[in-house]
Amino acid sequence: MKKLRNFKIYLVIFALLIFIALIIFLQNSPSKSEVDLKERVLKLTLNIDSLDNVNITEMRVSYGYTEKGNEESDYMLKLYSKNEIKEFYFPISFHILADPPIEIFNAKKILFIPYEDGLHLIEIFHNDSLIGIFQAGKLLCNKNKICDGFESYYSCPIDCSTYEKDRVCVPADDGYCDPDCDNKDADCIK
Ligand SMILES: [Ca+2]
Ligand SMILES: [Ca+2]
Repeated sequence: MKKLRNFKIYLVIFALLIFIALIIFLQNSPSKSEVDLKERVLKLTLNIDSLDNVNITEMRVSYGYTEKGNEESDYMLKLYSKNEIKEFYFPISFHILADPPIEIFNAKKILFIPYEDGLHLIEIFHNDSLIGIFQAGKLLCNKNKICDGFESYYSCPIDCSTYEKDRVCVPADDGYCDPDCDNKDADCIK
């Protein structure tokens, strides 16, 4: 009888220890919101002049933080992905902050937009007028078995390996050092 009582006490202590360990584990793991903030991000560099000539000078898909569009802005991107069409509004200023402000005719804009699977077309609008069309699908993945152009592992895993020199760090535990990572990839430290 005494043995059974001792066993019950041990069981209670054991359960208590598990409970405490669980609480410590939950407190140390990153909160859900922290993890959710990071996603695949399309970094888009635009060159626009005041006559509405527009060019994409660089685009690259990586993993990180995205920005929110500003619905009250004059410029808009229409992003055609596999399953949906999304609009992203953004402002452009043709003035440099000075006293008095200096007018410029050409502006560079870098945007960090959420990347959706199968993004194949980007249209750029200024006040509802279409000013540029870009075949983003071929720019982000041309499937020629070489990691080239604006491709990265995140937009084109068929051409780019996890350890490709594609200006994007993929800290994968795959035994290869990604040269874009420095010490963020554990394989580069070994
Ligand atoms: Ca390629
Ligand atoms: Ca890389």
